[in-house]
Amino acid sequence: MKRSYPPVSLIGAPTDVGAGHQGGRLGPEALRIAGLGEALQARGVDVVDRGNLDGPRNPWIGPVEGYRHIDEVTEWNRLAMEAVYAELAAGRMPVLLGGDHCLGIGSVTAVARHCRETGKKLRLLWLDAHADFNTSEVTPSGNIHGMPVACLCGLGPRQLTHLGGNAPAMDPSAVRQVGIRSVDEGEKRLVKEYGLDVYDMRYIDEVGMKQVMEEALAGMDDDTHLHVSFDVDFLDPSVAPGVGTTVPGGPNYREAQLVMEMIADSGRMASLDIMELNPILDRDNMTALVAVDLVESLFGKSTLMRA
Ligand code: 4U7
Ligand code: MN
Ligand code: MN
Ligand code: MN
Repeated sequence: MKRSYPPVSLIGAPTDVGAGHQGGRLGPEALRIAGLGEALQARGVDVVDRGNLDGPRNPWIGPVEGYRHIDEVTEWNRLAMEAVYAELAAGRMPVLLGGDHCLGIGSVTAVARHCRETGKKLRLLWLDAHADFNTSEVTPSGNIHGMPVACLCGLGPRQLTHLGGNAPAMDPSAVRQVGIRSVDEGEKRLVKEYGLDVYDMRYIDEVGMKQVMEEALAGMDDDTHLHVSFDVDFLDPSVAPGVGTTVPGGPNYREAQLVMEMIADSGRMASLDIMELNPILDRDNMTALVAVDLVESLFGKSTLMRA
C-alpha cells in the first residue's frame, strides 16, 4: 500500500556525553552527508532539517557515583525533549539524529507527553544489541547511554526519570526490544523484574525475523503512536562497523531491511531516533549509508514485487 507520511523534521543532537567513546557527536553530520534528507525527499516526504541542538561539550571525565557526565547528559536531554516535543505539537514527525543513545530519554519523554495530551497509546520499539536498562548500582561503565530504557521506566536518577515533570515517561509494558545480545549481569535481573518484552538474537534465530516483528508489532491500533529508537549497533558489525559498542551476531542487512519494511507496513511510526553512529570508527561512511538505506525502508521503500 502506498502511504503518505507527515512532514518530517530532522533534529541533530551532536553529542557523545553518554557514551564510552568519543565520535558519536559527529553522527548527525555523517547521516546528512550520507544523504538522509534527500533520500526522504525522494520518497515523497516533506523534510525540513532543523540543524543541530547546541548543548554542553563533552568534559571526558570518569563516572561520579555511578554516572558519567550526568549534568551534561541531563542538559542534552532537556534540549532534545523540547525540540522533539515542539515538532510533535506542530503535527510533524521528529527524526532525532544522534549522538549517543542517552538521548532516547529526552526523545521518548517528549513522545510520552504528546501521547498523554492527545490520548494516544505509546509503543516503544527499541532496536539495539543492548537492553540499555542499567542503573548506577549495576552499570559496569557508568555510561548513561546504557541506561535510557531504565530511566524512561522510572529507574534512575530523578533528574532523568522526571525530566518531563512529576512522573516517569512510561510503563515497561509499552517496551519491545529487538536484536538484544549483550545484557550485563545485574541488568539482566532488572530486565526480568520489570518484565520487558525482549526479542533476543537466540529467539530471532529460532523463529525468524518475520515472526519476531509480527509479535513485536502486535496489538497496535489507530490510536497507537509507535516510536522507533534505532541504535545502529542493532546491526551486525559486518554491515555496521561505525559504532562504539559493536557486538557480533546481529541482524544482517536483509533481516534489518525486513524489520524496517514491517514497521512501514504497520503504518504506525510517528517518531524516530537514529542513534550511536560513530563516524570515527566507520569506513567510508558505510554505516551511515546503511542507516539511510534502512530509513528509506522505514518510509515505505521496498523491492517487493509480489504484493
Ligand atoms: B547503547 C554496556 F557494559 N551495557 O552499560 C554499558 F556492555 O546505547 C553497554 O546500547 C551499553 O549503545 C551500550 O556500558 C549502550 C556495556
Ligand atoms: Mn542503545
Ligand atoms: Mn547498543
Ligand atoms: Mn553503543
